[in-house]
Amino acid sequence: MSDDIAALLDTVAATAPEIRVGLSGRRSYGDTENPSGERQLAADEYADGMLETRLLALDAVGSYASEERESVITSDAGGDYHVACDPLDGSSNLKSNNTMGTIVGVYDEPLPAGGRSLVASAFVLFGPITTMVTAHEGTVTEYVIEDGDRRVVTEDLTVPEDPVVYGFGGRVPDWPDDFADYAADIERELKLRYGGAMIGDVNQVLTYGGVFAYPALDSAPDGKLRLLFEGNPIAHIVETAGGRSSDGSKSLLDVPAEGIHQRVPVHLGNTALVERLEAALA
Ligand code: AHM
Ligand code: MG
Repeated sequence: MSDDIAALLDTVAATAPEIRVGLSGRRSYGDTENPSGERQLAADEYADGMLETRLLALDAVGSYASEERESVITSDAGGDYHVACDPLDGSSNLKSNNTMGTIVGVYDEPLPAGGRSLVASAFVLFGPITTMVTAHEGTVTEYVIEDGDRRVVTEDLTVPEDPVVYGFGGRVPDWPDDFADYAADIERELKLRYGGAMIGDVNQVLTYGGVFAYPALDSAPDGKLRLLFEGNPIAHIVETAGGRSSDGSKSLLDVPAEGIHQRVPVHLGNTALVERLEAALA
């Protein structure tokens, strides 16, 4: 791992627990909306500001973009890497005190960039303990974060072969018929685990095997999740762990990036389950 990428991931590992500590007083909604038209919590803006400051302070970071701000912020000093963050994925779970966390994608091209430009991806999960999962140089690693340091707990993490869990977002009447048919099959085979924070649900897939989706909806043909901040980094992690991702017909990593806040249908998990999904939607 290059020193620059190690420093960047260390910064995420050090910043996320500070964000976590600041959450309790920031559970209320303000008057603002993010560029996707979602109401922002005080915590969303706080986490975004903290990551912007810490990441842009690194020489290697040339620009910072996030789900919570309209445009890309560039560093005066330049830098080879362009970081896209979902500062608090699943932040609506703050109200009910459920899982959430931070997603980071490190691209080597200016944003918007496609998933093949990712050189590292990571998420930090605020569960009963704070863990971090990274994908870099063909390997997925799970860490526990304690006292601002990351300690490896699983080297070379791979998606378990026999799938156990599934979690699908959106309301059932809003699912297109072909996805609903696929879901009906999956429901007969696997156990439902849906928590409302993509990284929490994807971490269950990484732990037990299975499939996560926030599909295209009749009311929202591009789904809910955003390609640069959510779809790409998580696809990079799942594919590096031996699984698959899909927008319905191809890997999320092959979806052309056209805008910073572009949405994309997301399907991820064991290869066979994602291939079945693609066949169902074809
Ligand atoms: P957020 O990044 O603003 O929190 O929104 C994304 C989240 C995902 O983590 C999760 O999969 C989805 O929204 C849950 O949406 P819903 O409440 O419709 O189930
Ligand atoms: Mg999110």
